[in-house]
Amino acid sequence: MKKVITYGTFDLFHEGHRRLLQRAKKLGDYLVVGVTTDNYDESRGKLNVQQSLMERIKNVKDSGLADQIIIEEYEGQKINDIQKYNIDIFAIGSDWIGKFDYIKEYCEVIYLERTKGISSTQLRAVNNGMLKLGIVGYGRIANRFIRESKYVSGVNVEGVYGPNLNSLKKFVNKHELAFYETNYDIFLEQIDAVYIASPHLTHYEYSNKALEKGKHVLCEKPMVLKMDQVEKLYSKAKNKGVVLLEAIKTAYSPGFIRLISLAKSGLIGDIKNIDATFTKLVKGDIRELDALAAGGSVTELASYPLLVIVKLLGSQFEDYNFYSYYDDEKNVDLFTKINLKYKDAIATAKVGLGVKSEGDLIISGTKGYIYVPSPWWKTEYFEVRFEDFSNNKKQYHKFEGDGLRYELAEFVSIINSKNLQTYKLTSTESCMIAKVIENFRSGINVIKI
Ligand code: C2G
Repeated sequence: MKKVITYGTFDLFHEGHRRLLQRAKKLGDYLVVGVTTDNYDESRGKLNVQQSLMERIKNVKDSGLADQIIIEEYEGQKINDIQKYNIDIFAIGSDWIGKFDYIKEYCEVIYLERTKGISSTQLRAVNNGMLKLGIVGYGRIANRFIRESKYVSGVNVEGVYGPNLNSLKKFVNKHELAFYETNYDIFLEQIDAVYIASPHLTHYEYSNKALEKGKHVLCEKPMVLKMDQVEKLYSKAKNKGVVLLEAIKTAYSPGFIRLISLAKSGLIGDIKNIDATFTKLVKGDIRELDALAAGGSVTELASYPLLVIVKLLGSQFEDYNFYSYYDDEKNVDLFTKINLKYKDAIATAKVGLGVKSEGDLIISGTKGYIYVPSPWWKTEYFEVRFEDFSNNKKQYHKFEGDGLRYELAEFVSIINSKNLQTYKLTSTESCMIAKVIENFRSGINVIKI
């Protein structure tokens, strides 16, 4: 008897799951299905699982395709199961290609092509809860986003929109998506929500049109470069009853959320100063250094330090200035120090594409300070430090993968909750970030060095 094993979360059981089990079963005579526990999913960084383990086991049982159902509880269990149940074939979806090659030492490994476009309208009622997402753009961040989306339950990336047919075809093949489209209106008709990962200057138009058509929008940062445009987009989202969210990944990550609430708790006293730095050296003819594509350190990177500043000190700063080192030929800033003065506190954000510095964050209060080492925007570890260092505290929170899964998980979760907004990044906070970027771009209080 040929025995096959496969594993999965099987949350909101859909056509992709059913087809996978069907084909896995056909590979042999007896199919063992491992269903992941909530704990294991958490430890492997899977977010937003909506059904309980019991419900998910029932999903698999009701498919009638499993001869035996087991529970997957820990990293490395697959090797033990394969030996324990005398398994001949390990089968899994092609989204995991290469990941399970280590199992070849124990049995045959077969990657089955994943099902594209699982949540067609026809299946919608059955799949209750699966969000159809489309991506605008096929650059580096879009590639990373798709990889991360596999770790978020309840959403499927269906298709991609962009101007270049060849790039679209490549992207769709690489990521096994259901469709590509060069017509934005037709693209929007096929999805519930859109992730905008195109160049900065295109964000407003794409977001605006998607909202107009009643689609939820997750837009890469900086969402737009003018405050009145952010306001217009949020007001449109509100009128249409859909979600608009700025994709600043840090805002949604567990470590950063804990950092903010701890800093606000009074543990370090009143916050008087914030120093946040983010630099990334880049070279060549790239978008980041192209003035016509709104490149430069502030537009590329300032969203992150401004995020922590607005979260802790609010959006009502009283005064500001910018010290900036420019590449005069390219007309882009290679390093900028943003100084903000509030009624009771001051803050500095340093960003650089042509100057390297330590990417850390210090939040200084009247009783102590919080130190977050580089890269603080992927908040994993931080220390609360006092004059008497025996009172110091250390905290660690895992930051999974590229962190893009956190913004996507929040996006899906607020769509499902019908709440349509989140305290993790509010419209007022997004507006403040845009306002600072806008002031810089219009040259107000910019002192060049
Ligand atoms: N799948 C598919 N087509 C889809 C979606 C999922 O073929 N459109 C497959 C996946 O590749 C996987 C199975 O269905 O083989 C279960 O998918 P999930 O429930 O998302 O579980 P997953 O996170 O892939 O768990 O130990 C767990 C495993 O590593 C995989």
